[in-house]
Amino acid sequence: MKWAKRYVLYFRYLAYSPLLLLSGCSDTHFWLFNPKGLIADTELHYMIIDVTLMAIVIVPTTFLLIWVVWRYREKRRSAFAPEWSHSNVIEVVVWGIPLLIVGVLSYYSWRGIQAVNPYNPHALNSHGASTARSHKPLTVDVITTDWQWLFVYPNKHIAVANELVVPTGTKLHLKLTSTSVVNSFYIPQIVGQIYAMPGMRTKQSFEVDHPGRYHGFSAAFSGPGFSWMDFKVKAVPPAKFTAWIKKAGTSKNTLNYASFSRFAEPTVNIERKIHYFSDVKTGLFAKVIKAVRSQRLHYVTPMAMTENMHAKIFRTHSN
Ligand SMILES: [Cu+2]
Repeated sequence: MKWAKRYVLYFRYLAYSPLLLLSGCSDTHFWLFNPKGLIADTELHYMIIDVTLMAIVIVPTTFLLIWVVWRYREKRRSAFAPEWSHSNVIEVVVWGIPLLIVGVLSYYSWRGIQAVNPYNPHALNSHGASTARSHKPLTVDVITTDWQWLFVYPNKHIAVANELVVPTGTKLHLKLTSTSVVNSFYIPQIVGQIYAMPGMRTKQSFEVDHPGRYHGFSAAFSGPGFSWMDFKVKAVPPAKFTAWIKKAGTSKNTLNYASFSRFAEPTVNIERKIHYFSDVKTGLFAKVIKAVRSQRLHYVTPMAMTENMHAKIFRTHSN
């Protein structure tokens, strides 16, 4: 019984397959299944609805396919229907159910889009409990460069590069722009991606429920410094946040348009350095957009950065 032996071998592989599920079960992976904020919660909610609805088609179809192949196989006792050509029941099922599902999916897609749309002023209100006792909303201006993130807290006159500190239970309203190419602001456990574009402004809103450290990065490739262009997100209770603002305000580095222009020069942030700035000039964000639009803020990436990726500096720091 040679074939039997082969099947035993297949089953042995199958028995090992659940091990695959263990490869990476931790908080640091599966970010989308481990949301820590209102918007990410909503995203997961709609993702589960979508996958479930699609499974209504995919699962029975898969089993039916196997069944049909088995039933009409080339064997003496299998079914054989050479005269068969049409079935009203099958037509109703194969058109009716998908139509119904596309309809229901459209409905939930529409609701899902509204629920996370940063341009919907009620997006953060429609979630209930935790917002009711939340604090005054906080505004953050996000400016991306080649290849760093600058987070300006305009009402607090401070800024920090490559680290975003936010208070929990507080609505955050972000304005985003870029000095160079398009970047995509993304914190998987907190909020979906949104583009930061040169000379333009967009916005994003979110709220973090749980204190902790999260990972933020750009979801759009932007050149040689891309791999090091990520930022830590620190969510702290509001009292700690106030203390942090005070501490950041003691930084000796100040930020006006001139010092920003120096900061915005192409930099591969290999050491993942974080910079604090105090005394940030009011209106810096708007000024940066104007400067990019009129091409006053424009850098040419040094050749060494784009054509010398095998240089020692890159080799020693990657991995
Ligand atoms: Cu796309």
